[in-house]
Amino acid sequence: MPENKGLDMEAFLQHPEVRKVTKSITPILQERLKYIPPVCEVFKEHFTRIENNLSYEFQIHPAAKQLLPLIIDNVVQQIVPADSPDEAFKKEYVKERNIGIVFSGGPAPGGHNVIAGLFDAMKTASPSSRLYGFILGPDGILEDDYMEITQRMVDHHRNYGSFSMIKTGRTKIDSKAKMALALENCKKLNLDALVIVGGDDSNTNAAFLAQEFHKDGIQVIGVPKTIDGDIQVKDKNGNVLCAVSFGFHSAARAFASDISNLSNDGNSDVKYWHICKVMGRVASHLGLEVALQVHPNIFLIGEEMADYIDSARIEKAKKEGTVDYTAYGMTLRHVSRMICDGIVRRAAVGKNYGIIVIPEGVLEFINEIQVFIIKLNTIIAEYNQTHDLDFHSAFPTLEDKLDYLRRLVRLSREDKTFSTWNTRDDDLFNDLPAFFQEGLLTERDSHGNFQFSQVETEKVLMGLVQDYLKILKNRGDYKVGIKPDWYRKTLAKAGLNPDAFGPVLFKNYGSGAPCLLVKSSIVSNKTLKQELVRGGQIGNTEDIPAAIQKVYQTSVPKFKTQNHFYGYDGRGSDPTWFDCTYTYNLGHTVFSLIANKATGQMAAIKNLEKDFSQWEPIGIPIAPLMHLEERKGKLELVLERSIVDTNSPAYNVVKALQNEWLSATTGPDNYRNPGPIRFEGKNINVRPLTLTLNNLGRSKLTDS
Ligand code: FBP
Repeated sequence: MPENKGLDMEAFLQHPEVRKVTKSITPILQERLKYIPPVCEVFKEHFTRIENNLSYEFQIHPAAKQLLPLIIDNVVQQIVPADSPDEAFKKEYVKERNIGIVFSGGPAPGGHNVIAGLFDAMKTASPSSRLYGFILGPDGILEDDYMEITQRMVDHHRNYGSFSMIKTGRTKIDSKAKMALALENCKKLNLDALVIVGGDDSNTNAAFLAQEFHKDGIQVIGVPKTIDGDIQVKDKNGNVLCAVSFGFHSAARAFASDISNLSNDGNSDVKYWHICKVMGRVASHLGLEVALQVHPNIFLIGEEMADYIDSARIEKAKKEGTVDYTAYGMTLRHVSRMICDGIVRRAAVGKNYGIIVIPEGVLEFINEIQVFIIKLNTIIAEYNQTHDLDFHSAFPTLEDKLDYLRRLVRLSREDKTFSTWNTRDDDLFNDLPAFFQEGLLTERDSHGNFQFSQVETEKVLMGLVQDYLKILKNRGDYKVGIKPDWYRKTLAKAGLNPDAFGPVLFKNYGSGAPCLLVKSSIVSNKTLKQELVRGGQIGNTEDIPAAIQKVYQTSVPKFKTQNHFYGYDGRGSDPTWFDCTYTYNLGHTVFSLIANKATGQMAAIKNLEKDFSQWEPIGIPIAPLMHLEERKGKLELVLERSIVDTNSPAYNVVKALQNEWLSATTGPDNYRNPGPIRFEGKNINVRPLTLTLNNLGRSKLTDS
């Protein structure tokens, strides 16, 4: 009988208690919407000005000098109080302005607070100023699609995750025609300034737009956004100007919260290895932060693989009088062996379960894969430049694409000057599983970047791991360790003498080891029986006793995995207190830079790695940070992305604790549970652990 028989649903839905539990705005969200993050001391002033700080120097690329002449001489600007400003300054500061803002690239928690900070600062200076949000990213600028951001809209999005207010997109304003159209539309709106909230590519775009809009007096300011954490700015002497982009902390904490829940499940049910791929594109910053947050049993950091040198191979080659180039950098096989080593060590102490964290971009650091990515990038870009139909439309299926590659092989045979794709490349590529070939051939994004999130990195690696574990199992080198007490109890219950069977079954019986390991020679029922007969424990025609069978079966590892991808969920998470405060102050910084006529600068907060009281709002010149990089098959001037520094304290702490976190002992695991992102409560003023450790490491170095 249905429960709601006779229930007047319309009336029921109107009941205050029902309305309370069914409405979309939860009490937690209400708290978030009400909260106004603290601002840096300087923003409590009525007027701020900018002070050039010439102590920071940059290695300027000649191409940047040539292509961005109007903003290349920009310097670091500090936002300071404007003490006793004159009337002209005040008038300029509070003048009515039209400011446009756009989100560019993937969402990152905190974006709405950039808008809120800018809106609040702008309206405080002059209530009649207007803030326009371009819809769906840079497309909104090109298509003249915008909305005026109102107080109500801002109040409905304060401290709230996502970019839902004005949405985002990945279009790049990268041609003369698009630049002209963007300028025309900004002029139509009578904009004084355009604010681009984005990652490295979007800030690159901001620099070019600043150069282009200069003559028309439209200022362009960038804001460092990306969960990947790869916008980190130092000057040429290593002084940190921007420790991390916004959104990184929240995404890492969101991933960590989920992964630590998995470790709770994993070490209760003890049957799965959870393979956790985390976003972050090329750099492993998110992987490193997540590792520090959750203490996984095994983790990979892409950057260390590129630096790897196999000394044994080098020695061997030296003795043979040859050079082994494969000794430099890690191979896929080597990485899979490292993972197997951890799995086998844990199994030996009875732990046939665990957590593995794999950054999504790890393959970029594996030599053989990097070569494929670069070559295929070039092939696709060259094809797109010379044909009307783009590569992916021309070759829709994997077979079509492979066929095209084979045509290139033929070309390389006929024309010796063509070396982009040869027989060796094709043979190696054909050894890869089809899903991985497909992944490597996926469409590049609008900036020409390889889309790591579309590749099943974990499947590639874990496929090799499965294969090697099978070999180890057949060799008898992969066994689940048996607790001696359990062994004794099991045999005693069956009326068997543990001390008689022990030396026959185990290679370390009587050694006092915390776990007993079945002999390598025992890999099947047949070999088990052979050992028992040889050891005189049963006769040739006797069956294996059930208790012995049980002990043996317990020692046979079943490698069961669950794959997880942490990415889009973390990008959409609500911001941590750190990101709420960081972004709200970034919004204020943007306004200060605009009110002080800056352009071609990226708003930033210095000292993020320190206590909030030490945060300093600054403007960082974008042009001097740029260098040449290969994009879409040609060299382009772009903002340099930072990757994990393998000399950094945070990286070295993780490496030093790697063995502890593997927990290949019979003791408890060392998992860490950072808990969910809480908005209120104690310890809200926390920052990324990587920032904390790097800061502590740096100050320790300067102390000693
Ligand atoms: P941004 O660099 O634009 O912030 O985006 C980062 C990111 O989240 C990466 O971590 C991920 O590889 C990629 O975006 C996914 O892109 P898409 O949204 O196109 O799937």
